[in-house]
Amino acid sequence: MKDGGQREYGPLGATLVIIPTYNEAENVKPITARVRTAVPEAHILVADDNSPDGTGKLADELAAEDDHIHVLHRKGKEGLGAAYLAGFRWGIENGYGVLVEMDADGSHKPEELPRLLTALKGADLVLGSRWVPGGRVVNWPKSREFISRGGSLYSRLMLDVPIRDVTGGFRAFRKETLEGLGLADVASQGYCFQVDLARRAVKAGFHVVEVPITFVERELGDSKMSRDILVEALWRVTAWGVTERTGKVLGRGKSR
Ligand SMILES: Nc1nc2c(ncn2[C@@H]2O[C@H](COP(=O)(O)OP(=O)(O)O)[C@@H](O)[C@H]2O)c(=O)[nH]1
Ligand SMILES: [Mg+2]
Repeated sequence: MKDGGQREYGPLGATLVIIPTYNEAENVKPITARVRTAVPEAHILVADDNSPDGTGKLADELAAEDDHIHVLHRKGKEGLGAAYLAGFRWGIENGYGVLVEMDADGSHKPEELPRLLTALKGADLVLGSRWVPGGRVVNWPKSREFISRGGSLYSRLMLDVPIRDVTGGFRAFRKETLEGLGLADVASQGYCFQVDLARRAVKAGFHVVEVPITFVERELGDSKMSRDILVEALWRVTAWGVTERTGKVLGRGKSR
């Protein structure tokens, strides 16, 4: 991480909160309402992967009543990463200066968004973090906490990124940061997508700040976390770490 203290940051542009959805019919209305109350000036983009439970249609109804709500309909379930990439593209094309990632299930509290946006005034990327002092998780079994903390620790050590919560999905990016990450070749999904973006931001020299959040496990609907998503994260992080280390060793060898 660069020392951001010395830098001047430009003013924050208009904010777009991107909410990816797959079968979130019970959650889409309450979550958009909470965002509208917490950050009235922000716009919302629901990025729906043609959810069989009709989430996309519900989002259309909300959008018809509120000009701050937009819907991006995607053909089918292509994963969280693909939905965010499409959402970022839509947001940048439509002139937003701040792009926020947020889950639909209430795990990321919209009421904490103003704190993330305030921190972004002096940063390139702000991560909502469960694993810094003041951060916490509500309603998680110990086993899930162990996996999440372990995943962050493994990624931190393997990739040499000084971030405590590297898999989290409550984040605020400046548009310029996203444009500097080389998103065209991002293929990762799920948690790995979040690790990938954080890793790219650190390597590109952006100032990344972690802000403590309270993460609340969902009450309605089902988690889409699967074994495949965990396995993907494990192999990709391992592969990146090994490639980087090998590159460093070879690079050093050549220069001497
Ligand atoms: N558009 C889209 N959204 C997804 C997909 N998979 C998960 N999501 C959404 O991503 C967010 C996080 O997923 P969730 O199932 O809560 O994962 P967990 O919090 O790790 O258990 C939720 O808003 C989901 O609806 C997908 O394939 N496409
Ligand atoms: Mg969730």
